[in-house]
Amino acid sequence: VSVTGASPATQFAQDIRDGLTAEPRYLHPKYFYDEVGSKLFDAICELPEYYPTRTEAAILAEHGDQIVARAAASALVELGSGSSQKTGFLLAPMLRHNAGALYVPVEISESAVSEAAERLIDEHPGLRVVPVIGDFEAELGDLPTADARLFAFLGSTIGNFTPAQMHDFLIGLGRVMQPEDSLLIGIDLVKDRAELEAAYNDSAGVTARFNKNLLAVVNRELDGDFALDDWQHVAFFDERDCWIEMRLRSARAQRVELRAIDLTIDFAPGDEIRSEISRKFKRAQFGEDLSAAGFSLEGWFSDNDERFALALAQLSSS
Ligand code: AVJ
Repeated sequence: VSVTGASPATQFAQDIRDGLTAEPRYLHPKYFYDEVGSKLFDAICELPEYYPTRTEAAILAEHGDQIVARAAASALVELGSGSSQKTGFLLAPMLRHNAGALYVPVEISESAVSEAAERLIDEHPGLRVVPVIGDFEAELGDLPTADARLFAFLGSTIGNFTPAQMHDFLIGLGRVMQPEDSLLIGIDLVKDRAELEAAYNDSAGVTARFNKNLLAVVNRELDGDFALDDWQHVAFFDERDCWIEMRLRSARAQRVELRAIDLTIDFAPGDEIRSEISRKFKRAQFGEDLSAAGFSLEGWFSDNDERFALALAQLSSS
């Protein structure tokens, strides 16, 4: 089904219906981030077990200068910029090279963008901000131009895509990028299973609350009656697919009704709904994935323990 042009509400309803009637059942991880979910994710980033955010920030702090110099960029286009916490590490060097640098946050949450823009303009005098409000998968058609732009997709958000979805996403990006543009992608790396699984099964239970909040989002938006206490948080490393998979597991036999879309689902004890995949990457494979989508890997910036990496890519000259 083509859903292009559907209103966000209709799109949400369609996505939830599709996912909950699929076999196996799933919910799209982009719907985690309502106000409560965004706060819970911020709390996840502070957890001792959840290394990705602070590791990526440290890499940016150390190599941001070099990344910006390599990209020779006068504009930063950030996909899914959220609260733009790490963006300063790229904006500061960019402004040193080009006093009139441009920042283009592409973000679905208007409130997050306006708060971030205000703070960044304050911290970086001279910065011009041109926000694009919308889903970064849909809103790439009409971006501001510049001599050379650095597209940034941070936080290992790309890990939420299946390999096929990631390929399509990169192809789409390639279509809107110019030969002078660069692409910076934050990716979480394969590591010890125990360390990976701990990051998604924190001892304070914040990730469990984050996971279950997805059911609260569905309840609110579609007049549903998911009983959050009757669902368990599950997260494990799937070695074959090389991703962390999160699921919600029904603790008992239960019937759930989503009245707004007239959908009734019966769950048996142990039935599961996949709520997220979070892929873990290796350098060689990621380079191949980039090549297959028309990019070449030009730079690789990592921490000493190789927990996380920032891959810098350009369009392959054809
Ligand atoms: C924001 C998608 C990168 O996959 O690690 C954190 C989301 N899920 N804990 C990730 C998440 C559970 C996060 N990303």
